[in-house]
Amino acid sequence: NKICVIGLGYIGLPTASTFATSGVQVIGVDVNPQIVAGLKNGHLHIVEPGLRTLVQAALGSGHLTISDKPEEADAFVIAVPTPFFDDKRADLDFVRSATESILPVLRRGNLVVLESTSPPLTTTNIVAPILERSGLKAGVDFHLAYSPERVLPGQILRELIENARVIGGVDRASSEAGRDLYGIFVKGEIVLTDATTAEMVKLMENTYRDVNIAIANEFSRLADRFGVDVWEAISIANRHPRVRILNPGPGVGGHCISVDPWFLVEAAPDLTPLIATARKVNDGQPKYVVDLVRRALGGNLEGRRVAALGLSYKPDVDDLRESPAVEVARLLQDAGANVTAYEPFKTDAQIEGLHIVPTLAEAIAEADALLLLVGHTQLRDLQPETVAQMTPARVVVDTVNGWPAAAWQGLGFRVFKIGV
Ligand code: SAJ
Repeated sequence: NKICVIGLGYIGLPTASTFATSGVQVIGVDVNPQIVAGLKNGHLHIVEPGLRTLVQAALGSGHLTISDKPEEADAFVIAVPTPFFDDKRADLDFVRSATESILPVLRRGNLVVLESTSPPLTTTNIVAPILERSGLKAGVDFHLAYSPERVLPGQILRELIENARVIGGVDRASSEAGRDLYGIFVKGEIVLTDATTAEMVKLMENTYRDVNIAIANEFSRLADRFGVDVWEAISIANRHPRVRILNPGPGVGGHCISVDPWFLVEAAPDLTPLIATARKVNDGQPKYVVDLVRRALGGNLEGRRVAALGLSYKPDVDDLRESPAVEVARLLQDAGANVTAYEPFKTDAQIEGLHIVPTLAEAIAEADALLLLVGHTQLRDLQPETVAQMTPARVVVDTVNGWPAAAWQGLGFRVFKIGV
């Protein structure tokens, strides 16, 4: 059994390594020469708890080799990104080119699995026709399936193995071939369905979450207007046995939840007013945060010094993609504020137009306001007494309900939270 995993990012690299440490021969392929060269020398380009050890074990065992192009194998797993264009349409160029790269080595009896999040019908209408240029037919001469990754960044290694796995074949035999493949390491339930259902499942899960976060964000604005503490209101509402409101925050980021709902909107704009509106509500949250900071600083941001604490898209990860925190920092800057940003998980981060410093001390040394943008454990755990001595700021703006307001107030800070 030999598997070729195409795309060595947040999903492909853990997947390739997990197959390898399960004893399967794996070729990990990436088109980025820096990633290939780095991995060959044991350098990882992404941070995920436990991943370094896993990749090193996989490489050390001799079961994982890294290459810049696919080789003949029994199964091919495509795990490349599906970004979107400025107009929110899915960019399937990586899916197409990864699929094309398999063409020269595709053989009768092979299994090809697409894992990349994709609009409905991508497997049957885009991937299958490309592969059939080989002269082989999907579902007849080779197996083809869609199996979405559903792992949570920060817990990828555990969820990869423990989560239920959906496998949607273009025919029954393809689904079963997929089950045999993922059965190598998946301990969760393996559910078989067809390819388009599996594509929909993935998009529905992330859209469900996006819409639910949007309502929490809308509640935060309502609470703000009516003088209610949204955090208290949510915690009380959630004692109802059938209510489970999510947390408001500075917005929804990452490469999944803030992107995937658009794939449904693009595929059927006439049917998706709710989904599109939820996206807009969440995308509007950074502006709400900027307005809050402006209020906190007395109505004018011009020249005011704001320490933006946390830049990643969610707590305890280093991923800055589609991060609402970055968006807030940018908008503040555009509004004339003087932003100094600090991201503990990526102290060397560089973002055009943003002043990012490598330490908390530098970030807050000359601040007028401390703006908590991400609930990283190490930021939540900061002692107000210690921080108060490191900064002239006496204003705190907390967008994630991460800090105990009373403790800060006791030290002379004025505390502003979203939804309060
Ligand atoms: N967020 C809130 N309030 C909440 C929960 C999250 O504002 O109550 C924000 C986060 O701060 C972040 C964004 O939403 O900016 C998304 O974070 P997340 O932790 O909800 O999800 P992701 O994007 O890290 O991972 C999601 C997961 N999907 C679901 O939970 C349905 C994961 O299982 C998927 O594998 C992943 O998307 C993916 O790759 O699609």
